[in-house]
Amino acid sequence: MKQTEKQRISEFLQVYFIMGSVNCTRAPEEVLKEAIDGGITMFQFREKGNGSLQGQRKLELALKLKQICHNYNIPFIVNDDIDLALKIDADGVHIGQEDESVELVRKRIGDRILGVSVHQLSEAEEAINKRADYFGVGPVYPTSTKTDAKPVQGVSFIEELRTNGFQVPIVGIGGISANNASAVTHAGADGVSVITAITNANNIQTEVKKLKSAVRKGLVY
Ligand code: TZP
Ligand code: MG
Repeated sequence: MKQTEKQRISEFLQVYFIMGSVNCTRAPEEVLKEAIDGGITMFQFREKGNGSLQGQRKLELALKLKQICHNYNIPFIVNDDIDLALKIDADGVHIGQEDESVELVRKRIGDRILGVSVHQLSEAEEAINKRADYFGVGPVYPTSTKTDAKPVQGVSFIEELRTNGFQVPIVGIGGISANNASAVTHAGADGVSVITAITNANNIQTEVKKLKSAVRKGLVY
């Protein structure tokens, strides 16, 4: 990754909102618009879990949310579903260790953004070798949003990655809110990925603004 590209991705990661229809108690389009008004820097469509949309309905929602993102110049990333990402010409994909291999996904998506969840140094090494653009690391704090999440690790793995010389952009995930986001960037992450703190906020715009200022306060350049 070129230096300019890296800089751009680390800025996109500052307040990285993730959501699918099951995370919303009202129209996902409205939730996304309010989050954008508050200042999110990237969006991931994660249509997953009990009651999630499938097939044509999933595709239609993805297209609507992508259009909203693009109206405001916010990169639109698809979780797991590479076929969908290619079909709707998304800006990138995010995959975990259980998904298609990093190597294959990189081949399929060309120079679109590729995020990979990593939980140990060997996975991080492999992901970099196969040209991941950023790492997702977590769960940093307890979360009930992902039922099969790995054990909570605090910020220790983010610190470990930096201590071991990884300079790739990193985003922390899991249980992050405006109250604890500074610690995540202070540990070496470039930003935070958030579902519930945004979807459940009484005032989404205000919550996103608070998150962004907490993220920036903790940033260590
Ligand atoms: N991966 C690790 S934790 C998590 C994912 C997708 C869920 C994060 O959701 P929340 O509501 O921000 O804790
Ligand atoms: Mg996955």
